[in-house]
Amino acid sequence: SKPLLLVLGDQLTLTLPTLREAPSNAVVAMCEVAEEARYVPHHLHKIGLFMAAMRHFADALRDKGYTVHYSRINDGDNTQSLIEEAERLAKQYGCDEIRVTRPGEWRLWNDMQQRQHNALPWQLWEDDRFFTTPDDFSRWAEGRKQLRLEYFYREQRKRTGLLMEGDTPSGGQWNYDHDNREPIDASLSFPALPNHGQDDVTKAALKDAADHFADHMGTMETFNLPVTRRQALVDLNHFIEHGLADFGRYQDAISDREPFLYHSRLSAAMNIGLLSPMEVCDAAEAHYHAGKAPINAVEGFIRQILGWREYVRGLYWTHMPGYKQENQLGFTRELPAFYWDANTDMRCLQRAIQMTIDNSYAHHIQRLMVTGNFALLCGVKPEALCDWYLAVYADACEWVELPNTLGMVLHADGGLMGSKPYCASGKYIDKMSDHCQHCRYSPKQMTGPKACPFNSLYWHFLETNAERLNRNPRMKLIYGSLGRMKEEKREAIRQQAEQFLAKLPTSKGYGQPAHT
Ligand code: FAD
Ligand code: DLZ
Ligand code: SF4
Repeated sequence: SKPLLLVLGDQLTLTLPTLREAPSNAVVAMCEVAEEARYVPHHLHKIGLFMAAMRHFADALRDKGYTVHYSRINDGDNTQSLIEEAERLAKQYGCDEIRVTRPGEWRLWNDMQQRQHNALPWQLWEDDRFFTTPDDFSRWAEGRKQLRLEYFYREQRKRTGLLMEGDTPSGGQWNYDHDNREPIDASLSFPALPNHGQDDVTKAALKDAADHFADHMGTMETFNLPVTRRQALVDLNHFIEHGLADFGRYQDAISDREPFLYHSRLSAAMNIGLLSPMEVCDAAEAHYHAGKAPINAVEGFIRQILGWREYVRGLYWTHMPGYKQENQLGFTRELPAFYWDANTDMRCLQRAIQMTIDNSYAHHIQRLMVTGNFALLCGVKPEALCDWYLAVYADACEWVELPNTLGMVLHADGGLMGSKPYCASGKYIDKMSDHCQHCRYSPKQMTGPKACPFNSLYWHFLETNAERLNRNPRMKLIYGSLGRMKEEKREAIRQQAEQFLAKLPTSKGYGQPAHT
């Protein structure tokens, strides 16, 4: 047999199962295709990242002696679709099967499964670049009434031995979250990210991406993502040395001027395979053992990767394709138009979206508590919001984006991702950030022309979704407050929110005219 090994854009790992066990006659195929860049209008940095990293990886494979066919975006015979390109190349090279490691999106996995009846079979191999497989997750989930990250995470700690002293967690606790909620402090200085040089391969890839997808969000002038394993290792070492020790304390803080704070910005490199989650966790643990970072920081960081990252992937694969259709709060609104151009006078949103346009990045609390929270309070429909998150972030692959957006942000999965919605008023944003002092609205006012829109939207959200949420034990306190509010005040808040929502310009998608 002679296999064609299709290596996808987020599979840039030399030890990928299909590569590890490649017979000597195998042909590796890597394909830049317009279909993958356009099925949602990805940010230019994201397309540039995939194209540059794929080209460098193809070179690395050739250096290792693999036979590689690389389809470039502007090749005349490129079919511009992953499935069709693989089948075309298999025929061209006389291959009798196509092997691929499990793709990062159900959409492609399903398309590949559907081709099984063809004369040219597709073989799907399990991806072992994670701590757990989807099967491990379903075995863990089986028979549990409720799925909760905390229990899944503890099991992974025990199984891997990460931050464990025998049977007990390092430092004596599993979770140090209560130490990790410090707001922004104006006197803090944050580590500057390493500046990655751009060689000819990178420059040409970024240019091709910019030329082909000129109408997409972003400009290449601010591109600074790692596109090779070497650059990714530079970022990893830099974070461990300069960011990790303060990662915990300021994990939830939001800054008006700084996009990265003490976050690692390693998600994109991990998601496309330039770094393994194991080596990232090992490096963080070693820094703790060397006495260079406190337990609350290292535990908090490792929980994001060993806990959340694995948990969302397990949820995704065990609940797709139904998961994507979920909309348990029945939301119908289109995305507000300013999500595409940051044209809003709400400072926190303006900054989070502008930083997204600049860097194809926003940190977790901006995604969850600013753009996410606002969409939740307005009732944006899951499909519209998910497409946006998938398009604008360089680290967005559906297996991780979808549970975070549909589940964690929109509570559309009825509580699989989180036991309550992460809804908050302007008070929360004011406490954790320094945005409000630069804003034309006041987080202290509920009604009137200067009132922060988050405030009335918050109560309006609770009121309109009471039927589904007021029996949730974790929402009892807040529904108690709503119940005690005078009807007159409730009516004023209701009107304030409804007037705001009626005027909110919505968009059908990037490049589509906004309409009110
Ligand atoms: P750090 O804060 O330094 O965290 C370290 C690592 O932990 C990250 O690199 C990431 O691999 C992992 N991690 C942290 N939080 C999560 C989480 N909630 N789920 C899974 N992994 C996590 N992350 C993505 O990688 N791709 C996405 O498409 C994505 N979409 C998101 C959409 C929404 C609405 C929300 C609320 C979160 C999303 N996240 C996504 C999770 C998280 O926001 C990003 O992983 C993080 O901001 C990446 O920046 P960082 O590398 O600096 O992370
Ligand atoms: C996101 C993306 C982009 C922009 N371009 C490509 C591409 O040209 N070729 C490719 O193989 N993958 C690309 N991807 C990633 C895919 O959309 C998809 O997420 C992964 O292939 C799933 O494993
Ligand atoms: Fe955001 Fe409201 Fe603060 Fe303005 S006042 S920055 S809209 S939270």
